[in-house]
Amino acid sequence: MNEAIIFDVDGTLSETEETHRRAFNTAFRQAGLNWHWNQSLYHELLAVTGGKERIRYYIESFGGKGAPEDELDEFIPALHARKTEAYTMMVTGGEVELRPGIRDLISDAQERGFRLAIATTTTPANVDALLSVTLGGSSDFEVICAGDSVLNKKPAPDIYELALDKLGLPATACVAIEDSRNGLLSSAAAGIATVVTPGIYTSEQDFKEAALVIDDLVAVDFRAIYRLTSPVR
Ligand code: XBP
Ligand code: MG
Repeated sequence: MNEAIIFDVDGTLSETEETHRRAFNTAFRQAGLNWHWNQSLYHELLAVTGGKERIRYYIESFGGKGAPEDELDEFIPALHARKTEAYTMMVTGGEVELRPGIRDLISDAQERGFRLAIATTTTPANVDALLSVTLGGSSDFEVICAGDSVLNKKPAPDIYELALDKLGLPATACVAIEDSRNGLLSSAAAGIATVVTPGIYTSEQDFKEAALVIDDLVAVDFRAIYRLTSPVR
């Protein structure tokens, strides 16, 4: 079998955004900043993918009192590194788990010979922590494309194009699993048929470009997903 399923991470493999949000707030406190991202503000900030980009968007949109205006290029990555440290500790501490149905989909797809990959905006250390806590490591995934491995993050297609390149497959041989409009736009722009499983922060978004929208992965016949890939001729 030379077809693949490419998984997004945050909101898809696992409902992680509440843990991300708390990790951002922990980093802000540790840095002595009086910033606090509550759920409604975070919902708005999630329009921007990538934690460093999200922090910059927050500073530009809401003032970011306490950030050194002329040293943001150093300040933001350092603050984001603190956030990643806090997030990976929370994940390693068992705060997140796979979304219902994901483990069964991974096993069933592997039994049918599908190759598995990851295309995510999140930081590689976050992926490692999640996969080691939930799946005992990353060996289920032949290709993992994450974070700053591409310049243009989702909704740009770059991360999915990188995954296709590393898999050595055409888009038609793959199906993407996503949770957000940003992710769907990214995979669709790479020409990949996409299944959306909406999450807590994305359920109201528009998924008209999706090949399939599945609210509950547990109740679905996975063959509806597999039928979206075509064998490489
Ligand atoms: C979701 C994102 C990430 C996370 C935060 O990634 O946009 O930025 O919100 O992680 P995806 P970082 O849905 O593509 O998995 O702070 O490490 O970016
Ligand atoms: Mg996502």
